[in-house]
Amino acid sequence: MGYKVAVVGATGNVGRVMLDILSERAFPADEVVPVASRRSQGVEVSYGDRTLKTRALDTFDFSDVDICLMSAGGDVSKEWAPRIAAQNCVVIDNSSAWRMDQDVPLVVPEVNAAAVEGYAKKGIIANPNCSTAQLVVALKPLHDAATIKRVVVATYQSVSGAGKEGEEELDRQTRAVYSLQEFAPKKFPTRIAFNLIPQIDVFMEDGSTKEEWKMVAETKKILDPKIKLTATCVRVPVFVSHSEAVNVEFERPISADEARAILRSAPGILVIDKREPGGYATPHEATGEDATYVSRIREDITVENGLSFWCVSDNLRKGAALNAVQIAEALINRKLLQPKAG
Ligand code: 11C
Repeated sequence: MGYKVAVVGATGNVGRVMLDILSERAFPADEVVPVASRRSQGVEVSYGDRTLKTRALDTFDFSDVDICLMSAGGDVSKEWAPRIAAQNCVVIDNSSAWRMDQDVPLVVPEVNAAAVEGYAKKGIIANPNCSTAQLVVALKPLHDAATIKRVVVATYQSVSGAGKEGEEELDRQTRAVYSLQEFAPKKFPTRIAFNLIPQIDVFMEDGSTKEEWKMVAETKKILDPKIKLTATCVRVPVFVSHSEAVNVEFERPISADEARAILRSAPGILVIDKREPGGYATPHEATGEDATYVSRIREDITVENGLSFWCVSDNLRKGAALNAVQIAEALINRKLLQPKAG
């Protein structure tokens, strides 16, 4: 017997990719059910070569569902994740609602797969923010090799991180600029077409943004609380895939060649690092792919044991949907979850 899986938020950017990835990876599901708000009830979504009709969340019965992949925003998750988990259905949640809860594991399987074992406390496992997920995949093998002291990261985040409305705004605003028309910002705080915006999410009291704070707090929870990290998160006019310029200070020396060799054999990573024009990954190559790409690996001689690199990944896949499906696979591989129908 296989599992029964519900995808909540199935009509959204991430929900649709969750359905794609479940099908691509031949996830052991006997049944997959797309679920969304009442407004989206009946909307058709693709699951492999099949078309499924979306069901309404508020009337859906989760009692025979084994796994709920949820990407419906923090408010929906706060209300619904505990109710769904109470029906003995494990919730893997993509929102920020549960990430810092001590009783909820925050998991990137390449980094801390064993943490899924703590899921039973609340029945919820959290997926990290997209910009954190790709960063910790790249940092983990380097941390194991030379122990990271401090990370300075600048992100270049695509508009799909802000959902379908973010993609629409870049599309329509770009067309408007070409036809000399106005398209006032709605989703973003200022113009995104032919521009970039050094603000993602709201401002915190210390002058950082919440996106920056998430990168700090989530990296500590997933990888190591001793790591110091400072981030500047920037929205760029790219549709899909987030890029990051990363500078790391280690406790022990590590050369660029050593780092390249370590990253080449690390799970989830593809190194593309030729010191020539085009010898690096860009969002264009990363989009639609599962890997976290690492390029431009070089020593930073301005600090002791310093290294810089460039990291790119599809934010809808490794940054969200793929990571959620990998968490479900980790639960199954560790024999922590049996199908109810079995
Ligand atoms: C963005 N990283 O690019 C955000 C989207 O905490 O899950 C994801 C927000 C989150 O806008």
